[in-house]
Amino acid sequence: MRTDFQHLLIQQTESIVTITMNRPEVLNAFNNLMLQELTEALEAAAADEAIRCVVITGAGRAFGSGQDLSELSAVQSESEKPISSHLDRYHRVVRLIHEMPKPVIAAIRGVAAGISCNIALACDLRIAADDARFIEAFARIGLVPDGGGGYFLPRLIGLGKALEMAMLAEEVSGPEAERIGLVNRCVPVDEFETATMALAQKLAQGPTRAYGLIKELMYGGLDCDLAAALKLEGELQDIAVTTEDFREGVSAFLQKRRPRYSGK
Ligand code: LHQ
Repeated sequence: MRTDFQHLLIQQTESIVTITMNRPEVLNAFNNLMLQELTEALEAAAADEAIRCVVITGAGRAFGSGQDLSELSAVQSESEKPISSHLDRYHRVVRLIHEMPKPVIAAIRGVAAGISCNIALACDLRIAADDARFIEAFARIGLVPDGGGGYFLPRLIGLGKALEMAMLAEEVSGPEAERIGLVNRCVPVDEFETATMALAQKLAQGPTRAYGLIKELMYGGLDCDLAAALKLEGELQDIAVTTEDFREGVSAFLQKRRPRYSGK
């Protein structure tokens, strides 16, 4: 994967790639270039079979502060297109995360506001430091949640809490985010990096094909009835049983040893 980005840091450790959004002077707000670079990095991570887990995080004291508001007028006047055509670029990122057949973790330190918060929600798992601050900042400036927030937020924390976060636009701390299910786990700041890498390593050493199928099953099951969900389950299990990892999982169990998953 290319590593010479202007606003991203890329670190690859064995089969884990960590993508760090790197505009700390504006709390990693998205300008057009960072958005374009994030899209490119995610496309590369999705296509690279050697990468079995992706971590998205922010440099410095924040995960991200959303759209760079100082660039908004430039974005709005861009060939007089509606703002939704700018949002399409964010939607590409959301869909890349959602659809890539491997786990994507958001690792959140400090503030995650606006569309940065919602990109974290599109990831499969979220780990937060206890200094994390989640803000659906949109209503503070008269906007609706974008970047998939209207889809992911009520599904993760329920409609009542989602409306509260979206309308009041108040900060939700890391520990509170863990309590309401907005993040999977919240850890002390000084354990954050170690805990993030431990989680990424566990996933990177797991049955990657099954993880991709689990994404399809869980996300596919959100919007269908039981009959369709059971049909999908059967189709995906038909694929899972053909994987090397399934054979390895069963052999390891019978031989009373830890499995060594190849991800194939
Ligand atoms: C920033 C930003 C920022 C530029 C901090 N931009 N500089 C909307 C419309 C259209 C299309 C696409 O999508 C969107 C989606 C969105 O994301 S809308 C929501 C945009 N984000 C916001 O409204 C959040 C704006 N930021 C804040 O409210 C605060 O900065 C938060 C609560 C994030 C952090 O507060 P503090 O920890 O007190 O930090 P700070 O405010 O002092 O910020 C540090 C610096 O970062 C500061 O610059 P300075 O030169 O004074 O040090 C800020 O101006 C800059 N910054 N967010 N989004």
